[in-house]
Amino acid sequence: MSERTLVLVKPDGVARGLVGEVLSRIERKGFTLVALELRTLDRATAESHYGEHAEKPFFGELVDFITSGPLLAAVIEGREAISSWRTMMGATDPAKAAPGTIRGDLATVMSENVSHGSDSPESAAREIALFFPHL
Ligand code: RTP
Ligand code: MG
Repeated sequence: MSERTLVLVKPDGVARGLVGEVLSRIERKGFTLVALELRTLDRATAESHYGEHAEKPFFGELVDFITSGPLLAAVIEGREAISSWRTMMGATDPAKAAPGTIRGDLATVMSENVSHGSDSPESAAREIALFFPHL
């Protein structure tokens, strides 16, 4: 089933010049780019985006990091895009992410793992509406 999902190239990925690498993987896979924007999140938007983690001990650091500089936000579309993009990113911890995945190939630490992808249809709908309310 064709789906849309929210992709972020997080501030570490933008700062390291990995935007082209991530977009290239999306395009080579065959997903369609529906929306694309470089922006720096304010804290309220970041806290809303990661609201599911509000009670976690790492929440403050996560919001500090995701607001620390410009990120690339994108909506991509294609068959099973939500789970497929999560597979392409690899495990949350880059040390456990398989080679060939974004995190497996391009990152070493959990807190700076280059990319985000929505984790369910409900998350995708919520996150797309947060970043791109016109869609
Ligand atoms: P994301 O939401 O950023 O795509 O990452 P994810 O689904 O793979 O992982 P999630 O559980 O949603 O966690 C969001 C981000 O928080 C950081 N994290 N740190 N110290 C820890 O135990 C811990 N757990 C998660 C990671 O940077 C993760 O991407
Ligand atoms: Mg997540």
